[in-house]
Amino acid sequence: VHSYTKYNSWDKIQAWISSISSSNPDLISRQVIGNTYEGRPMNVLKIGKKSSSTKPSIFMDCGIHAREWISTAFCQWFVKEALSTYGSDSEMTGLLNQMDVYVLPVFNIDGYDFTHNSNRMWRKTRSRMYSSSCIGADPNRNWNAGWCTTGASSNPCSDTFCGSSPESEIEVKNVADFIRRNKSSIKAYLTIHSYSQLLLFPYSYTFELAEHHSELMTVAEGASKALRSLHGTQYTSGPGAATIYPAAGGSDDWAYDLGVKYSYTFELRDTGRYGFLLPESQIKPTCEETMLAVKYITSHVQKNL
Ligand code: 0X9
Ligand code: ZN
Ligand code: ZN
Repeated sequence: VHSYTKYNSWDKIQAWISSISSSNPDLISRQVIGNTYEGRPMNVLKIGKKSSSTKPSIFMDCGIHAREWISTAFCQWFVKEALSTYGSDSEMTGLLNQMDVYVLPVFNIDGYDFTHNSNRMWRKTRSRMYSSSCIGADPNRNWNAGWCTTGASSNPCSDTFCGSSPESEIEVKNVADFIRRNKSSIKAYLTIHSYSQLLLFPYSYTFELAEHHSELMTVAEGASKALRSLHGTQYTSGPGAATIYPAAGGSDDWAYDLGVKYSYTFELRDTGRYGFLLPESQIKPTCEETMLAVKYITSHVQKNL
């Protein structure tokens, strides 16, 4: 059975997507944006008060990297919190009245399923190529943003393989198409990873500062401070290249260069004690504190519409 404080399998998440959308028709609608390499449907949940006109929106994905289970747990937690606090929490109510939040609960479903059934430390997609017996590409090196120029590998056996071309991975193509299609409404792009406790923003493919560097930094520091206020968890903010490492082909840089100014990558708990194997006992505190950072960012976005 599905639980917000456990790491749910894909089958459980899929059933949860169906039931939560059908039980909340006034706040959630869902759409399939395409299938994964292995044929699983990629559902995007649109959360917000229904409106006759197109609302400005925020796009958030979890589980780009298969083994980062706390990330996938966060998207589920966010949906639950949005539904249960709409109408009582003024910030959430204001957000969902004025904006829609698109949530992709699991980006790399094939990889996520593989981490549950075969190899817990799998990171990449599960696509095959004629030219290699190695499987998968890194879905955060496959975007058309300085593609494969730095911090990525052209070796299909590497964990950071950039793929045979930008958007060669169908999951990346599906999401990129969705964001391009909804480009005029999408004001922020949030992508949830683990681990390291970082709040990153463009660029990662270059050390050059983004045009909106100072605003992005100010918002990131405010969000980190809000996060820390709950359980004292310390986050570091900054542009990806200088804060974690230079790495091209990431979704955050791609979204930013497309024109989505508020583009952030979260690296959730911890700093390495458990790493990707974060115990289930930390799901609740991690998601609670992360909600504060996400809400800080969404408030800033709303104020600047
Ligand atoms: O390397 C990544 O893709 C992310 N770190 S992780 O440990 N979750 O793999 C960081 C992504 C930062 N942004 C870009 N490199 N564009
Ligand atoms: Zn990751
Ligand atoms: Zn708590």
